[in-house]
Amino acid sequence: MNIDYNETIPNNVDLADDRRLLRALERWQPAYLKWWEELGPVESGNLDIYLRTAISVERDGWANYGHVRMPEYRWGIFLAPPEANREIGFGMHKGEPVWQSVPGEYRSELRRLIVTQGDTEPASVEQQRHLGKTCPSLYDLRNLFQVNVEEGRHLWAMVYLLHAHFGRDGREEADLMLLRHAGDPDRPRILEAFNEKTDDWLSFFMFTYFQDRDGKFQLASLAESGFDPLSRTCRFMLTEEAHHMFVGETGISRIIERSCALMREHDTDDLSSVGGIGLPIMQRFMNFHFSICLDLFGQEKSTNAANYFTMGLKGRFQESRIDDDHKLDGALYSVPAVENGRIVSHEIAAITASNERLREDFTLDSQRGVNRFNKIVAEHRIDFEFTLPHAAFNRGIGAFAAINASPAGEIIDDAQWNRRHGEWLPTDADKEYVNSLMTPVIEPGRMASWIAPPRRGIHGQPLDYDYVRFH
Ligand code: BYC
Ligand code: FE
Ligand code: FE
Repeated sequence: MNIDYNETIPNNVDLADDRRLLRALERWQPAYLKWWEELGPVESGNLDIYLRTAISVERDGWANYGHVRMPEYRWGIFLAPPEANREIGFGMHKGEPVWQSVPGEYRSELRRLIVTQGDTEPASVEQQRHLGKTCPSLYDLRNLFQVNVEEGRHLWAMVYLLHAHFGRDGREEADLMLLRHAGDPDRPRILEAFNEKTDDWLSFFMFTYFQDRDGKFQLASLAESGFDPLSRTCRFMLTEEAHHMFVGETGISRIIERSCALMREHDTDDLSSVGGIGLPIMQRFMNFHFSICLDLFGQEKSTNAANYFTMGLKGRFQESRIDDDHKLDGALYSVPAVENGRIVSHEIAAITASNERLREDFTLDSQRGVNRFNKIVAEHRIDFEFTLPHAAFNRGIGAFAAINASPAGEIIDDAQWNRRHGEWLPTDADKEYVNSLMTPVIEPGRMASWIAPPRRGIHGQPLDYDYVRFH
């Protein structure tokens, strides 16, 4: 299914046949471009960047590489091919044909899910907008911009659904996507982690490792949706998400690689004099990013989540591979709770526990990469192990929001927290030091002092390729 690039808005949804929808989206497009110019990557308008652009949504067709200026990137609307005779896979409508239009009784829930998802996409672009000024290499600069343009396209994906299926209030929600801003005190982004700063590249790699992985799990759950246009949109977005997590995982790995090499070479744990990032600093950044991402999954027990499931709007991760009735009739699930100062677990109706279940899926997936990080450390015969903090650590949403806990999961009082959080979360000194390393490296093939080169270039190009051209 090829994408029509002759249209003002490239698409594979026959937009040309729906003049009203086309006009509505054409009205939104200038606002989007203005937003990109004002709050997208700073001073990037003139750069030629080696980007991939989707030309078809088939398995191989979505990766077409060439140098592009970002404002000219063809943001468009691409849905994965429809699956013939697809049926709703879970909830009370299990076995019924999927919906091609919004079921009236579920309109507000569906809109809310789409708005929440859509809001994160431009938020991440805003959060990352200054990073281009301090890139550790041209290779990394190109990857940053690739992630940014695709997050921009993910916003287009959600805005299309709002315009195509929700009429006037959908259009209003689409406008609001460009009016809320990451960290804005008056109009913040909806989910808290999307209001944090991402001002240095260690944070960027942690972001793409953890936060984009939340994206993977949320999109996978929405890809199960009985609302077929949402499912098809999310399926295509997931193909792009894989690269974002690749950027995160390889970025962290390359920093670890470099730090370990510096530790061996100089026979020291203190990398501050040799321009490297110490492993304990990385652990503190990891603790921060992992814990704020756990919050993104919502409360352990959620009637919203139960409704989404029963209504057939949002499934579980890989719903069809789960061996049960997909209705959760009478099923129970264990969720954590805090009682009398202790962490306990409660069995609740599984249908209300799907946020917790997805959070656990995310944690397992996150741990797999951490194991790979530890392998790098072990290969250098260095005695250090990265660990994900306990789910109770540094939480703002859910059962643990009211308490303080150490990364090991011991509940502690306020005084202990105040005394010790600097051991566990990035300190001002950590941030200042990491920031002091953020000086741009733009000579093809060269890397900043604190990061190892990647194993290979992008799309078969050499490492010293001019991934970004300056004018
Ligand atoms: N921050 O019933 P609960 C991505 C609110 S990332 C602030 O547990 P629910 C990307 C909640 O709204 C993927 N508020 O909530 C990654 C509710 O408010 P009300 C994004 C929060 O609905 C990188 C109340 O607390 N996609 O794509 O079950 C770069 C009660 O909570 C938060 C999605 O999230 C929070 N963290 O669960 C670019 C998928 N958590 O009703 C992009 C769509 C909860 O009391 N969203 N609240 O006013 C959802 O499925 C659900 O909205 C959530 C929340 C899982 C997020
Ligand atoms: Fe995204
Ligand atoms: Fe992403």
